[in-house]
Amino acid sequence: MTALFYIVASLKSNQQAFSIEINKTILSHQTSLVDSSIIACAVLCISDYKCCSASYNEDSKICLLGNQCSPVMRDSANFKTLTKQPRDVAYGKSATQSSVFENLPINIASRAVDGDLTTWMHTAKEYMPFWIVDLEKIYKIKRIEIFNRNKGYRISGERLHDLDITVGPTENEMQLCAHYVGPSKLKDHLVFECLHEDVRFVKLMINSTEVLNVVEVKVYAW
Ligand SMILES: [Ca+2]
Repeated sequence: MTALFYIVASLKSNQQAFSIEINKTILSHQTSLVDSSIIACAVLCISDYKCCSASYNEDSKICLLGNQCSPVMRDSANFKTLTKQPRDVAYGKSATQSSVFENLPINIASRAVDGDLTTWMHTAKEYMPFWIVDLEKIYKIKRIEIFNRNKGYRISGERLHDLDITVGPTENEMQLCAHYVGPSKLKDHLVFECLHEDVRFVKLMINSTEVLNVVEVKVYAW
């Protein structure tokens, strides 16, 4: 039976949705232990960033934790398998940028992670302008979505080009995740598949003298 519904478990404020498959268990796991309930098993998986799937047996109370986000499964009565669903982990996190256009509060870095598509971050025109978000802990990320500037002159949508998106566990260990040649257009919604483990920082930087000005950045992670 395929996933028909979701559960949401939380560890402190860390809400995490899982898909559930009934009478299935994962083929490989890294951890096996006995736990009181399927929710407790889910919370264990949330607390381990490498865990992406968990199988729980209602009879034996065995909880299996696995690292695969698209796990191979086999039929097994009384087991339920939970698989983490990616979610935006950039929302509300701490962000900085190379400069703030006219030093106005309406242009600051946090406006790109406020969940509001009517607000933007906006640097001055400068060489290699950048924006960086600190996800505050290590995640296994899946994709990055950028919502470009969505109002104004046509040319202001075309500022987004020659963009490097880099990711890493520290600001000194960044790797290229995607390069966007562009130019973009007003209202563009750009999606970059970017499978990387050990990511705490995500950086956008334009490789020329330009303005960096986008309304929102979402980082989907497990
Ligand atoms: Ca915004």
